[in-house]
Amino acid sequence: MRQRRIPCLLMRGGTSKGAFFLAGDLPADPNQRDRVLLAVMGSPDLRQIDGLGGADPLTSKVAIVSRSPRDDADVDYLFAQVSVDQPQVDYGQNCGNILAAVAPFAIERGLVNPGPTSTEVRIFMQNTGQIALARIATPNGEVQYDGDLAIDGVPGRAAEIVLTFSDIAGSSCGSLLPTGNPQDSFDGVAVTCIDNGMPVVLLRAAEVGRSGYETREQLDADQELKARLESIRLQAGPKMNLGDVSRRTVPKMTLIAEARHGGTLSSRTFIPHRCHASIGVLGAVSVATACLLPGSVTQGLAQIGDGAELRLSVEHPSGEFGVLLQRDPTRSGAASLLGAGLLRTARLIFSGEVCIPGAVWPQ
Ligand code: NQM
Repeated sequence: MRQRRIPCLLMRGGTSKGAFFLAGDLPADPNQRDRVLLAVMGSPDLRQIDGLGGADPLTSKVAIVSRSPRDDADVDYLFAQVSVDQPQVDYGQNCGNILAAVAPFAIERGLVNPGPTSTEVRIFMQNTGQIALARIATPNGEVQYDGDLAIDGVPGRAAEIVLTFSDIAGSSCGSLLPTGNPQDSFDGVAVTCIDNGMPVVLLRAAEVGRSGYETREQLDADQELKARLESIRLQAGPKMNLGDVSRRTVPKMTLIAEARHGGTLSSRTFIPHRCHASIGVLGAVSVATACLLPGSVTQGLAQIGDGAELRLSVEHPSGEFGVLLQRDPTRSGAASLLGAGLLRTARLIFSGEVCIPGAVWPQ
């Protein structure tokens, strides 16, 4: 049977990489689509030797994009996390890194008309149902990829992409503090369960006998820690309105410690079973947001300033992630939050057709 060819762009978005498709180029039937995406990435296989995936959850990602029927959005973006070693495709989480490449993709594929110098694209994030705004440079009506911005976790520099969010509190869990408390306890460990764009459980590394400054490799090899984190995660999930999370990729688990490089605090995030090489975009927004909340486990650890616009620096295994939080200084806690913003870069790496075995999706 002949292989099937599907138009595809391979793009880096922030510190992640994924295959980008127009929704119309993939099967309409969700089960058929999942089989196709598994074949595209070469999953399940630890090495993903028979596909585009890079044998890491951060490079086993897919964006499915289409023109939006909504008045408040230009494009719809559906994110799919393709498991590396399981025959699973998960739509139960969003991804802010892959989001960074959605506006460039939309222009490359003619879904959005570029402006003469820059273009703002309103993106409806289908996984969680909120809008993100992306502003990218489009001199002479073309996406500019080269530029001066360095982001930790990616070599070199590239053109900046400004992402802003205004309505992401409770994106998946219904409210910013889904358990109703700034602090809970599972297995005797104090945690903060929060969702400002990504469901995250924060805990102090010291509470589980770790420094919080370990490398990604050390943490990935630490089976005892992983088992403790998973036990906490499985209990926190239902309390965060996420139901049984044993087969879900949320909530993420973030160990926190005092900042060591002048930032707000230090982080190590499990997504949820492997340690992130840096930190997710919306994960970082949620962690930064916890720093503003009285009674959260960040209290006494995080250094934050005053004012209506705060830049919080979340340190991570490969550097730091800057999150801008707008707040109403006359209010406190969750009610004070107005919006979040951050800078990313993205790059088109490959444009062509991905070939999958004909038997997976017969012509
Ligand atoms: O939190 C990895 C990534 C992510 C998600 C993950 C992300 C986000 O770095 O918005 O970007 O948490 O699974 O791509």
